[in-house]
Amino acid sequence: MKIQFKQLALASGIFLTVTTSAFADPMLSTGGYARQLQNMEMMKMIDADGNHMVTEAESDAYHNSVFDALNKDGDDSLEANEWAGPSKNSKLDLTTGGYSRELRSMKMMRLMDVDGDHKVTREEFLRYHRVIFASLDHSGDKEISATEWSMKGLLGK
Ligand SMILES: [Ca+2]
Ligand SMILES: [Ca+2]
Ligand SMILES: [Ca+2]
Repeated sequence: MKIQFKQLALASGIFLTVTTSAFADPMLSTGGYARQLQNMEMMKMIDADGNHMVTEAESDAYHNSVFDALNKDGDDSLEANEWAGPSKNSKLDLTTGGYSRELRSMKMMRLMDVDGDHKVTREEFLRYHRVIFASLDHSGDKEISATEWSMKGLLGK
């Protein structure tokens, strides 16, 4: 299932393909991650202009900030020690506590580490979240409404 995501990620840019395949992929994310992400509190944090719609630009900007917050040594990738932090429960200010906890699991790190080098580059991190975005964008208009945001079953169980 990880291989499916890798193929999707390598073929990124073809969002139609990504969306279609993502629906069929039960392991796009962990269930805990999906639950925490699809929380309205998280949507509000990502919806920078507060218009109750999340655009891809808002999603990219948000995930760039999360990457920066995790990337303590300022290079271009997240290593396992940066991913998990000093304590797995150490909360990121940008996210809810529940989201931070689920994101910083090694399982989620492995899902995003497409080339398997035990580091998640900024590109891998953003590419992963674009696949998530495409999966949540049920209507395909490049914006995610609150209804789409909380729709169950799009990111796996
Ligand atoms: Ca918005
Ligand atoms: Ca780093
Ligand atoms: Ca990698």
